[in-house]
Amino acid sequence: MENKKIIFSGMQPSGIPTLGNYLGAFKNWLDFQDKYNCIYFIADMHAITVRQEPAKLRKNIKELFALYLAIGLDLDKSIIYVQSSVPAHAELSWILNCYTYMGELSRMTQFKDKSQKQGNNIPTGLFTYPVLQASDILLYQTDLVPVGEDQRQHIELVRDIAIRFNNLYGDIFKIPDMYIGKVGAKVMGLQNPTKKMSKSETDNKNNTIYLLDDLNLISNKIKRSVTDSDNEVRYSEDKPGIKNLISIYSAITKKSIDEIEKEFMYSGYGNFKSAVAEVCVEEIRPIQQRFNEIIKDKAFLEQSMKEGYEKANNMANKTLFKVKRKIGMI
Ligand code: ATP
Ligand code: LTN
Repeated sequence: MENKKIIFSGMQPSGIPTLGNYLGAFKNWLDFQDKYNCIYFIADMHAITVRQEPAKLRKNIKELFALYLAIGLDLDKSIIYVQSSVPAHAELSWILNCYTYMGELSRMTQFKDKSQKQGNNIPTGLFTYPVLQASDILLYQTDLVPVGEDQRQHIELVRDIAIRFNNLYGDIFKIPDMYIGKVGAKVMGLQNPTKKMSKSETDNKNNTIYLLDDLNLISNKIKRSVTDSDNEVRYSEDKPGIKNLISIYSAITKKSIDEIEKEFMYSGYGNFKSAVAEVCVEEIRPIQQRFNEIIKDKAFLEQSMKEGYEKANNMANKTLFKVKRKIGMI
């Protein structure tokens, strides 16, 4: 690999990716691809922290891999692989569990949210999820992690764990920075715009735009989204529905909030929603076309996953061996 900064990120195959995943993560991943050494993985070991149906998980992993390529990630520029194929993730995760504190993990808001939905039997993996995330990032001597706003707390913890480890054993891990985009970093639900859009929540399908939804359905979901009643296109905390649509429009068109407010000052919600629907549909249309081609080619997908595994496995083992030696393992 050339001597450029290392970018590392990933997504869970816990459902079909959403417009939130696209604007908060995918779009930024693409921007890094030409200038840096990028590694993008499929976090299937993270996905099993909540119960997954095996056949569906397998399908989701393949589809997510194909989607990575369909949005424009390029196998000649980036390393793309599936987490569970590289054993070093699980190994380093065990080690780092011994350097992470219960108190730190108890403060994670994602754990609090997700554990509430689990009843009395909360899987331990849901609690130690951020330790696995630390292992992912630290194995590759990552410089920068592009994620959505919801991951801020996790990445801060990853940095704390790495600094703690380095203080004990010398400069083993690179301390990663995070990259969170200015717009699109937290896309909210269309029916409940006070809560983030999330691919694993399927109770109300109108709340979420899935990248593989029929294009007419995408348009209708946006047109039916919940807004307030004053009909004024203005970016304001007390107008969460419109604020969300303005952010989506801004993230896709790259127009500023000011420009958008001016453009739609007199148009009312109906016209504005139609404009948002149109840019979303036109953004997603070519992705779906490419996805439909790629997903058909099973042999190509399998071969690509194998190549990704080989490259990632080599890199990850270098860090893992260094860690094991430093802590006294033989
Ligand atoms: P799950 O519902 O299983 O928790 P998720 O939709 O929250 O999944 P992840 O796989 O956990 O998605 O996240 C993948 C990437 O997408 C992360 O970088 C995350 O920050 C980003 N992301 C997730 N949801 C949103 C959102 N609503 N807006 C912007 N970015 C998001
Ligand atoms: N927890 C992440 C997915 C994830 C990740 C990572 C992202 C697992 N390991 C390492 C960046 C880097 C999420 O987005 N929910």
